[in-house]
Amino acid sequence: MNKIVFITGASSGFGEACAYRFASEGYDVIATGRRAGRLEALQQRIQSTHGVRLLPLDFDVQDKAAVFAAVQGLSADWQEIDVLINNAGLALGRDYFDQANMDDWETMIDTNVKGLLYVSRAVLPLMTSRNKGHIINLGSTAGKEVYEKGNVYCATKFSVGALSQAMRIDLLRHGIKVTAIHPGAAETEFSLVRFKGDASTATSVYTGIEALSAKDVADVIYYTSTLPAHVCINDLVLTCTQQANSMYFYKK
Ligand code: NDP
Ligand code: 8X3
Repeated sequence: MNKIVFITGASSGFGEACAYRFASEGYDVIATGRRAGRLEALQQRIQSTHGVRLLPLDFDVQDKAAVFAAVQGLSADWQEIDVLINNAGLALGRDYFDQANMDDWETMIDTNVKGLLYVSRAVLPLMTSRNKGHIINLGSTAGKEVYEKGNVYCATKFSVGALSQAMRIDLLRHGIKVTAIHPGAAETEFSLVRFKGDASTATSVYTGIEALSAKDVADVIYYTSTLPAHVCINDLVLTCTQQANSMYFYKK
């Protein structure tokens, strides 16, 4: 039987690239997101290219009941989840604290923090019952240093770091690995979402640097899942070579 990876936010960016990478290594993939059409297209492509199974599941990670219904509805042949990648997330807006849109704040907290909590709690019984599993959480360099106008997005990613530490401690007794991955700037749909469809502002984020690609990040995520059972990467920061941290870039 193939190993199984459960990926949130697999309709785009890092999650989609992880779906390809894990499938290419023989994993069956549970691919989740809100855009069902994209997940179905991914299913066709991955199943035909890699000969593994892909189960598309569309739900909003902010919706606790929908998360639990989706996970508890998994048939027996999808329940032995080896790797959970908590990747679904977003930034909305880049504004001073006193001017930022509070609905954007709520959406970021509900998605990046509460969504990660709901999915983890829904999936964990399938790991604790076997005393086996690996949870990989997507933080960010924004969760290492706060930058101007990053306020609540940064706070959600600091939370991912704290929750990863908490999970690692509390799940020790079940032998479950917990890894937090903190990428710097990576060219995906992230900035288009953040700037609400303003393509020129989104593109300007990556002008003058060779940013990380989704594949770069997926390759590193996959690597963390390949280590022996007794070895766990706890916390990993990766940036492109022209970025040192949240604030410092060398733009050409
Ligand atoms: P993308 O915008 O390309 O992908 C985001 C994914 O998250 C999509 O598949 C989207 O699916 C899903 N998603 C967003 N909101 C929800 C929701 N409410 N319910 C379910 N799924 C949701 O961005 P990235 O791939 O770049 O980002 C992935 C993660 O990496 C995020 O957590 C982000 O914060 C983090 N990150 C990104 C960096 C970057 O520079 N790109 C750097 C560091 C971290 P759908 O819209 O179909 O629901
Ligand atoms: C995404 C990276 O620098 O836009 O988490 O916050 S950044």
